[in-house]
Amino acid sequence: MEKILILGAGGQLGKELASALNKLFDTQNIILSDIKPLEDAGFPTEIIDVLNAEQIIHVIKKYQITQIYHLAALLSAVGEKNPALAWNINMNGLMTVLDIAVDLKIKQVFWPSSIAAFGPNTPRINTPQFCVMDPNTMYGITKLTGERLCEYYYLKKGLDVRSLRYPGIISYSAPPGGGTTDYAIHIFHEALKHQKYTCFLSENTELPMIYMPDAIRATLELMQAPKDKIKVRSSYNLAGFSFTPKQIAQEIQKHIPNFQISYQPDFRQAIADSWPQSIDDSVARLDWNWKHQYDLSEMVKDMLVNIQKTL
Ligand code: AKB
Repeated sequence: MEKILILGAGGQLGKELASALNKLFDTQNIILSDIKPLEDAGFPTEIIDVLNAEQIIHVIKKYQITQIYHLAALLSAVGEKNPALAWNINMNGLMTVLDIAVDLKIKQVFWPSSIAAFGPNTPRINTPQFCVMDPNTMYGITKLTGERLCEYYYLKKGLDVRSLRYPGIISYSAPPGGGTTDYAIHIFHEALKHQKYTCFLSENTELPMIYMPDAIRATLELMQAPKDKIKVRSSYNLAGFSFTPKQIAQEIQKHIPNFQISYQPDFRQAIADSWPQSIDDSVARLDWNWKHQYDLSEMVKDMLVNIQKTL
């Protein structure tokens, strides 16, 4: 019987991941934790600061945890505002979790990387699995370093750690937390509430994105794949679809014809310009049969219907 601990469960992915895991495991076997109390989680919850090894060890022993999803991190835009904190939480948090996982013989660890691990000298179109990676944001630097750590812990310590390089994740339930791709979520709320949106990226900035149901399915499929199928122990490229602010606005206008978009690029433009425009995820497809389902028009339709319900 698996007992799962989600660290950083209060973020964009945590609750959705917990509900998806709940289709496979009993509620009592999925423990949600965050540095802040989690209200109405519907699962057992604990307060854990990922820099506090004692707290993590205590919870692992209390519930006899066998799998960890370590999601606690600062994202790209907030990371640039506070690089030292981003390094501390993203790197020292990861090392702490990996060391504890080895010591307490945790069966599997999942850790999210990101397209932010790529940089300005990475090929930007159909970015391959293996290529130049020279991230120039603190978030990206922690993601690339984290990937090297994950592979190291697999090779040297035998830890079954698995990872995905998420594109921007688009979702309607939990709000995003300080990323550069967040515009692609805010745009829906503003389109439905005010029929207008001012985008902090320029109109032709193309970025790779994925819809939350695909991101969650990819995570669970990766974790469930037989060990011998997982050939990449740094992090797998993962793709959904790519679009620009102008293209998503046009898709929204098909449903809300008077929706208007304007552009006021800020410091996040430079972050987006250092990232890929599209991702080649053929290695994930080959190794564990990954295939995305949602495209831009299906995602837009589903987002509008679901956000409308909450207004
Ligand atoms: C961000 O924009 O920082 C994240 C990411 C691409 O990792 N959504």
